[in-house]
Formats: sequence, structure tokens, C-alpha cells
Amino acid sequence: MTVMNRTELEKLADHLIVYIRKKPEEYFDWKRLEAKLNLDREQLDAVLEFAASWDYKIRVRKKLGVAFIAPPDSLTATEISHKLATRWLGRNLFCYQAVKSTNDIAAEMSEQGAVEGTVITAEQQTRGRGRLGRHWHSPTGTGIYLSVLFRPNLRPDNAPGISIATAVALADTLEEYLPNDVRIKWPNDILIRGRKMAGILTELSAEGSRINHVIVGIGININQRAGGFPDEIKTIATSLRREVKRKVNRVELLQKFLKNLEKQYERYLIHRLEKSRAKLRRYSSLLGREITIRAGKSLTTGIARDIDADGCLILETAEGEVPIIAGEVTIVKK
Ligand code: BT5
Repeated sequence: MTVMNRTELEKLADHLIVYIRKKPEEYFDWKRLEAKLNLDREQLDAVLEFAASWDYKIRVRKKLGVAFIAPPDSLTATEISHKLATRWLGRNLFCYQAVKSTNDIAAEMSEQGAVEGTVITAEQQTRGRGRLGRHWHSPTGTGIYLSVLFRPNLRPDNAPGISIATAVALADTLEEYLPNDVRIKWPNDILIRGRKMAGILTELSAEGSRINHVIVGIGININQRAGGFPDEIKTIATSLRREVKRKVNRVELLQKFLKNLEKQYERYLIHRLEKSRAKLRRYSSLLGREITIRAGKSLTTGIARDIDADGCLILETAEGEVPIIAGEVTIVKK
């Protein structure tokens, strides 16, 4: 028997799963599998053992053969690609167990020439980042942490709008689970009944008037239990499980999100946010409220009136209406 290396095992395990999952719970006899994968029985055993390490539920019977029972709830390339309905987004996909930050990996891959639409996911981040160097709590197995590499043919000042288009795609996705409760807190938070369920971190690399890449990092709290957040965020954070009161399949949600994101991004390239403004107004948690926006050292206070086609928040101030491209929002309590 020829011994297989890890890459070969990975590829064969992938083929095997794709093949047997077509008929769940049905036994595929040994001869058929050996012929399909062009392996002897010993090699097939090694492939099965490898597939089991991905936490698939596979039933193996000496006399009957092998049956696919259920996929795992884990973010693997095999699972995400299976039934992924996008045309290009996420077709170049890398899934990790633990990384420092998926945004850093995406930036490294971008340097090496990775294609637009490359997606990086991780089960856990040891140094998940928010904006301004803040920490993003990224425990293993319960959330979704991903980064998407875009290479738009746009000016750098059009990059923040991509973040808003991403928020629309994410809100559309979550709305399927939570009709009417999803809010976007401009520019990058998704809130459910006032608590943060997801955040977006957009990082731009540009030279002069040319964008080299835009990396959009998204963190979504999915299956954390109600008491599962650390003290610093336990009163401000929530998870989808906490809100819908059941565990949610992360792979399915991610597939829906990638499909929505592909659509919103393509739309953005042509129309900016013009066609999403009605939706943005409906999702916005800020419109009509008095807020203060901090951008660097400057503070602007006014009433949030609208979001324009570039993703700017239109603030009605004492000096008239001003568009704000980015910043930290605080709601002024009266
Ligand atoms: C964000 O920053 O909301 C952007 C978060 C982006 C995370 C993704 S995960 C994949 C990719 N890779 C990365 O390294 N990052 C991206 P900001 O608006 O600065 O919010 C950060 C604040 O949110 C923190 O200071 C906490 O108060 C709070 N926070 C931290 N972890 C949280 C969590 N899991 N759920 C809700 N709130 C959290």
C-alpha cells in the first residue's frame, strides 16, 4: 500500500464526503467506494479515519459499507463550499482553527496576490481586533470570524461605503432569523434590541488614488449562551442563540451571508448605496436621534438625518447638514 500524505488524505476525504452525502443514511458498499476513489481497502480506512477527524458523523459497518449521517457544525472549506451559491465570493476559501486575526491573514494573502473574493474564516481568534486597536472577543466554535478580500476599482474615499454595504448584507442575513429586530448602528455595528451581535472592521490599503485592497473583517456572535460573555461585554453583547433561543447552524448562516454580500458589493460598484438607502433607513438605529460623532480629535453633535449614497451619515448641526464619513457614535441621552 502507498502511504498518503496529509494533502492527499484531505483531498480524498473531501471527495468521499461529497460522494456519500448525496444519499444520507444510505450505505455505500466497500467495493463501490474503492472503485470510486481508486483506493485499496487499507487506504480507504485511512481516508475514513481522516474524515472522522473533521467531526463528520459517518457510520462504518463491516458488512454494509459506509453511510453519511450528519455534517459537523464546523467552519471547514468542505462544508462551506458545499451548496455555496455565490458566483465568485468565497470560491477561494481558507478555513483555520485558530489564528491571531483573520484580517491579518487576509492582508498577507493579498500581498501574495490572492484574488478578489478570497475569504478567510477561523473557529477562534487569539487577537481578534475591533477598531482603534480594541479587542474582539472571539471564543472557539461559537462565533463566525471571517475576512473578505476586495480589490475594487474605486477611489480610496469610496472604501468606507463597502463597510456599509457589508452591514446591509449582514442585516439582511440576520433578518431571516430575527424579523424586524435587526438594527445597524452606523457605521459598523449590528444591534439586536440594543445589544451588539456583530461588528465590522474595514481596513484599506491604497496608493495615491488607487485602492490596493479593502479587507472587510466580520465577527458575529452565533451560539454563545446567554451567560457566555466575559464581564467587560456581558451587558452590551448578545448572540443569535440568545435571541432566537435555539442553536443556529453557522455554516448555513455564513453561506447566506456570502451570497448577500456578493450581491451588495456588486451593487455598490455600480450604484454605490443609492439602491440600499431605503433599507439603510429602515435598519438604522440612529436616524432622528441626537448623537455625537468623534473622528480623531474632532467632535460633532447633531441629529442623525440620513445616510447618503457614499455611506456618509448626514448630521443636522447648528451650522446646517454635514456628511460624516467615519467616526465613533455616542447617543446623547436626554
Ligand atoms: C468592531 O469594532 O465592532 C469590529 C469587530 C470586527 C471583528 C472581526 S472578526 C474577523 C475580523 N478579524 C479581526 O481581527 N477583526 C474582524 P469596534 O466598533 O471597535 O468594537 C469593539 C468593541 O466591541 C469592544 O471594545 C467591546 O466593547 C465590544 N466587543 C468585543 N467583542 C465583542 C463581541 N464578541 N460581541 C459584542 N461586542 C464585543
